Amino acid sequence: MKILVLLTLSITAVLSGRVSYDGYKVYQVAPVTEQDGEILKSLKESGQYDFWSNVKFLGQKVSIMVKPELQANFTNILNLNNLDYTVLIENAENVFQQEREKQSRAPKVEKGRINFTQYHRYEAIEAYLARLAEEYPDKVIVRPFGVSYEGRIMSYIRIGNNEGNPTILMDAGIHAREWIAPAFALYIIQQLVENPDYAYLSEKVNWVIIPLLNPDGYEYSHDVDRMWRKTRSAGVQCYGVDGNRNFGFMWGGLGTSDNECSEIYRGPYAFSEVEIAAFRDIVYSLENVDFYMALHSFGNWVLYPWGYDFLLTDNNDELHYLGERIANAIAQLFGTYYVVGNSAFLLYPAAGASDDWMKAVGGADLSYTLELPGGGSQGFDLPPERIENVVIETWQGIIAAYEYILEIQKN
Ligand code: 0X9
Ligand code: ZN
Repeated sequence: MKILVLLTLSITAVLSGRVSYDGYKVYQVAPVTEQDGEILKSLKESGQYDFWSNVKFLGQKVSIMVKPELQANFTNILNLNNLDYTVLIENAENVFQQEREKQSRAPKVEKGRINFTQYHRYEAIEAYLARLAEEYPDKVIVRPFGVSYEGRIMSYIRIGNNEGNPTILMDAGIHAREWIAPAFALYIIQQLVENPDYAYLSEKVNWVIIPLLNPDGYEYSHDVDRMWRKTRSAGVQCYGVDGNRNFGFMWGGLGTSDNECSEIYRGPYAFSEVEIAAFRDIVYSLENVDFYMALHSFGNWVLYPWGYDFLLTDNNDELHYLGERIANAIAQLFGTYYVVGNSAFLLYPAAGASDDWMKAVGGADLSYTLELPGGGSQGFDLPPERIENVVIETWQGIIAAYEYILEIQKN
């Protein structure tokens, strides 16, 4: 029976052209000694294993997805080196399959409407923005700002239009598989536009929000490969560029790759990706950006520049102070704990990312990357039933940022 189920699943995957993670296991390992840390780092560097989290601190659990043919080798290396492990997910495909079933069972939503009990597709996101533009013409402007590699129109929304007000800029979905990020961007938009209790937030601040910066990758992660991260531009051997390595500040530095098949491929040149070049042009069109936040997942981090190397910025204290205010505001609601810090020291150095470019070139002194919480399987697949709590609690962090922006205007 089990074989029949597996066979049916594999055939369905092949027929639908979907990438299957059948038999892939996710292991969890917590390095105890320096030597354990070194072994995990060398496994990561081999490029054969899919590390879902970073090897950073001793004692911190690391999740690693391993394909069937490498599992014996992988567990042998761990056993030989006395590294304890647990199997977090027996079969990654089953988890993704359950997620797909939940998504397909989700009640259909009227065109132009959204909710936070499911992940919405590109068309639904665009339709939502279009409805807001129609229903709230005095309050919002929705503009197409470019066309993706595969031809999808990309739109941003501007809420509040008082010249001279400070501007808050946010984007989500540069990394395709991080579905909670666009969901959160939509929640922010909904609260600002449709919740009268928060109408005051756009009286003294202008908000520019791009809910889906990599629509091709996002759709691909829904239809074909749940773990897709990059854009979908065609290379010679492989598809896609990591949008968050494609910005033109310190492009090509640490934590990037020139191998087009790598997950952190920086692209052939800075701003090679139409989506990233279009983002750059929005920023150039704005008078000023006072606060920038890139929405990602996962890990519960509030990160700030520099991220291209182990270096602090000249306003590190302020970045840290506001980061803590954001994290504390989020924790107030359900106790979700974020770690705040410099992104190279805390996570890893990665050059050519949006936060560094916004600080160095885009003029945003206050520039952040927010890594939202991970899923039930400790990954990018935060179950839809958890979306609501995550967006509600994280919204408190955005209000905290808004309050600080107003405070510094007065001084
Ligand atoms: O690696 C990234 O692009 C971000 N993490 S993620 O897991 N969402 O891919 C972190 C980027 C932090 N910022 C810089 N390194 N500049
Ligand atoms: Zn990301």
